[in-house]
Amino acid sequence: MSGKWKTYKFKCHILLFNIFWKSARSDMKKIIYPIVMVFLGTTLYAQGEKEVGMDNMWGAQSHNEELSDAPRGKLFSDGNYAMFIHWGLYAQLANEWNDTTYYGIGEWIMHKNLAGIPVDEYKEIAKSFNPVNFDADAIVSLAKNAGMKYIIITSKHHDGFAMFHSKVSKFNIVDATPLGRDPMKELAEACKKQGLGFGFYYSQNQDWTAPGGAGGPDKDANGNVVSFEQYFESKCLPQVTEITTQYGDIVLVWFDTPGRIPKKNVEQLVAEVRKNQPNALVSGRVGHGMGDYQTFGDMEIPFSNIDGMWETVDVTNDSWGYAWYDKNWKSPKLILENLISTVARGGTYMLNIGPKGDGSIPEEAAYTLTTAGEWLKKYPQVVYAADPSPWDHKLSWGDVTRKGNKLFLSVYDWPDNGRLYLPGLQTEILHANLLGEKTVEKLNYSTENGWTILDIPCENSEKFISVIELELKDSFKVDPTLGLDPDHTLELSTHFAEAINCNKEKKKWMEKFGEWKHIMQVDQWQKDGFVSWELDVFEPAYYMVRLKYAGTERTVWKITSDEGKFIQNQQNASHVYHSYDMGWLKIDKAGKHHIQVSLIDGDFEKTSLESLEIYKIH
Ligand code: H79
Repeated sequence: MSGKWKTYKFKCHILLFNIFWKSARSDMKKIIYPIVMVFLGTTLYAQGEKEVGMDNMWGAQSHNEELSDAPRGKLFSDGNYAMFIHWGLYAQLANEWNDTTYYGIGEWIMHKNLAGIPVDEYKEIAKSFNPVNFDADAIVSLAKNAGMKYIIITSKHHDGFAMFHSKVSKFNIVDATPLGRDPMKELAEACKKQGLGFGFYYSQNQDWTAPGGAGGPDKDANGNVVSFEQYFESKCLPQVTEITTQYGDIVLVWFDTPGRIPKKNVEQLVAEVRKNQPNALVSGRVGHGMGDYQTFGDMEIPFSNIDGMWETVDVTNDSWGYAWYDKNWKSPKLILENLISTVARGGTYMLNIGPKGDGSIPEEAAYTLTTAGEWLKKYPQVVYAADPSPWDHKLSWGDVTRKGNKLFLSVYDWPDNGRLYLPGLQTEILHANLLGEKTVEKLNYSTENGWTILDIPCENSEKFISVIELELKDSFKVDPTLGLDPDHTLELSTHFAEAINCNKEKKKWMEKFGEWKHIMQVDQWQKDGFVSWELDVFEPAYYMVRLKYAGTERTVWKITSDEGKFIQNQQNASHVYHSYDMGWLKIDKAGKHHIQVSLIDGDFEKTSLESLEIYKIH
């Protein structure tokens, strides 16, 4: 996006906001102000104004291919599903401060873009923080029933409050609250007892209450200026020593938002973890590319398989830390889909819960995790120690994981006409079985035009996701071309397209809960520019083509098949990505085709094409 465009959009938002603000009633303002501020903040990020800043926050990502063989690399290969816990003083506020509710991530409530709570007032909250309902055994049992293999909990978030007994800062749960216990000790012991791994999140750069921490006060209580180095030496490093020496063996230290932390400090942190916990992983967000693995943008599952060790972190609802209003829970089915697709791309999935201020777990979080866990108990082979999909990407109806010569087809979207179409499998099948809890149903299958057609029951055997196991005669051979079957919509991201005389790039923006959204998109169209996808069509037919794009004015698109048929049509455009039906495209022959999209008229610079969706007209 050009600088001029960014400035223009931002000015528009400010202008609209001012007009609205002058006409709003004062009681309304109290409620609406925080929402609008987060929205403006989000818009700024979306427009890229502060992208560099936030990128600096995450720091260079790490990628270490050899690690999978080291003992600490086993964590990801064997147990690729974990529980993340965000719990701190902020849970007590639950995103409400002075009778005002703030809509955003709960652990950020103190920040000036949300409630802007002064340091002294925030510290006072500790006096009434008494999480008597914290039950370490119950949390570990929940993680276990959910099918998770280890737990990572916030030992200190950006607010600087230590949820463990720290000798270097009195601002900790044992010394500053009425609770007077160290819940991290209890959790570490419960994990050990129940056979789960245990590890800590630690925010190493930001500390909003400690003098010298990033985002914190510049001066101490005596008015002396405190440097980051002083903060690092007096609080950060000693606390990392504490969490890596006082809680037995830990599996991972999950550092976050390195920002501008100097390289030598990161070296010290990594050395400290290595010294005290040689088998613990260090997260990719430690900074300066010095972590053991890569963490994708929060809640991001990549389009194609990725080698090496990496993880996706996700949230059971929207906010990491507990927020009283946040009821946007992910269903058990969605959790399973995210988990399976992350494993199918080669990654590890860590899913967050936010306990309440009294230490208890929100009921709905327990429900959705346990229910997903019941499914996992029936089909553990689909996920644990499973290898990624030979297809390299999601399929139209679900995803595939693998162990040896066995493929597990997880069908998210079960067709009701008795046939499931699998494109591109070139190895002979020995057995095809529909798996059930205690039963296995043998399936008939046939091949046609390089596709495997499985005869399946019309009704889904399983409430959430049915699993078909294919045992192959030999190691798999697969043509990964994107397959268009007669029963499902195929969504073709521009990630999979070749872009000629136009600009293909990743766009990212930050949503109100602080999560990055990433898409691939194409803009800056030249007159002869086009994008082109290769796809394998099972059946000649009429197909509806939809385009998803954002733009500034009406657009005229041309969609052409390599058989010479085309659609040319005008549609509107809006500044948010939206799907528009473009028309029917006739495909005369089954098999491989190229479909091209070009912009005929409209804003050639800024019209941004995200994807093409195509489905058969019945
Ligand atoms: O611990 C979780 C988040 O608190 C942390 N990483 C995950 C694992 C994180 N640190 N920084 N961010 C996420 C980016 C957050 C940015 C935002 Fe905001 C906070 C967007 C909305 C609230 C500040 C305030 C920027 C816009 C409004």
